[in-house]
Amino acid sequence: MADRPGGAGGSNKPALALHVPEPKYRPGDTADFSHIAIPPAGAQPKPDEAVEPKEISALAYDLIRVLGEDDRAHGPWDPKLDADTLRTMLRNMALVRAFDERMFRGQRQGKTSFYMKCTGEEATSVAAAMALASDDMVFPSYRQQGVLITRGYPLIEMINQIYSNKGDKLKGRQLPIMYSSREHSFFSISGNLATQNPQAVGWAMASAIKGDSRIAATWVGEGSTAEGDFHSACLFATVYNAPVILNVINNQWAISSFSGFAGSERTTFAARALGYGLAGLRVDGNDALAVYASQRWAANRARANAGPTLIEYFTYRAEGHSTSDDPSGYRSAQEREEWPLGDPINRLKKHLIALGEWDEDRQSAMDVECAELVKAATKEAEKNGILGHGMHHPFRTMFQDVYEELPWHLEEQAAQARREREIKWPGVEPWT
Ligand SMILES: Cc1ncc(C[n+]2csc(CCOP(=O)(O)OP(=O)(O)O)c2C)c(N)n1
Ligand SMILES: [Mg+2]
Repeated sequence: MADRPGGAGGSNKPALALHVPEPKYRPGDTADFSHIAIPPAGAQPKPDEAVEPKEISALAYDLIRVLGEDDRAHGPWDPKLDADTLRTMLRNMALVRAFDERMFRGQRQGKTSFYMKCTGEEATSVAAAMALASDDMVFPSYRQQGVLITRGYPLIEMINQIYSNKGDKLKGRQLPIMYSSREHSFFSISGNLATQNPQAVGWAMASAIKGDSRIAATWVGEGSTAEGDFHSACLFATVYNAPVILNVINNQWAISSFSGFAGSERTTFAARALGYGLAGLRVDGNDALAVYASQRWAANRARANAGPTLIEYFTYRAEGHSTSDDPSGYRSAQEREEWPLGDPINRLKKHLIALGEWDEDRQSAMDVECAELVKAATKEAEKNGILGHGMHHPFRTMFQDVYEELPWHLEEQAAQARREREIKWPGVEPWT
């Protein structure tokens, strides 16, 4: 037994041990983010879009920032947007927040079964969508309602889907908030985490094979980067130089699991790019200008056949994971207040004010206008029904649209469903 390793057998070698990640703060703890390195805005170099990934490996560990403590835009990543564009960006973000507020309340009132907010992360979808062409194909996760709103998808269609009512274009077949719109180049959201990553890369490859000019962009949560699909997507993207942008939204939480379980204690999410030979950027996700500039950089790079890019947007999930979650059970309530990168809407607002292009009164008026817009769309959607009020798509539609001809086993299931409904609700047309 002389070569037997390990301490437990009596040898003096140390016993092997695992490290199990543990978040720094739990409920009741005082949160302190002073260990997070936040470089000054404007200090990060902006390389040429055709750069070799290994030349910019430092940017995968840095934090690209534009908006400084003085509310001014700094450095080479400043996208130099005009005031009208900045105001549009601010309004899109405010509209997303107003929408989230109302839909969250709607769930609490029983109008829908489920909702997910993106509070604090609005810039990562709104500013990114504004940096893309409106017909670039997007493969989002479930927290990118900002992309759809930025692309002008009607709020009423979103609410119909959330209510699964008779106006729901997806006929109640998807979980609320899992939208889909071909007209808006918005791929159907899937609840199976990270599946959108290989789909985006595959779509981008097909776009290139066809000689098209449209690129693809996809978003995934930092927790979901632990999925194999994310890694397959990175490999295919780099091998074939696919015209794609892989956005990782590091909001630091995956429901109740902190980002350490996805690897954040060891390295940054942007640094995952390096092992694949992808360009990797790590960006302040609460800085709408940095989000816009980095997304535009990656889009230009993809469009020029210069290669795919992985971008980590460092942000913070300010609220619960979904309406089914209660974060006070697993994290310090103080985290949100202490989070050092602030709120994306507030930061852009203060920037516009510093430029002399905005003021608090206009902000308040805009907030009221957004809330009214959402309220009106909600009232309109409610005419098509809300959860449990019977105004949904006819029952039989459950068996339609997948097969041109229903296979025998589904015919049998449909007949059985019909019989059971006849027994349960005698006298009611069973297929309604
Ligand atoms: C393949 C798969 N595994 C697990 C789940 C359950 N699940 C839904 S959301 C979620 C957390 C995802 O966290 P993250 O990727 O960080 O995204 P975030 O919610 O923070 O935006 C989990 C584990 C799922 N939907 N699909
Ligand atoms: Mg997350």
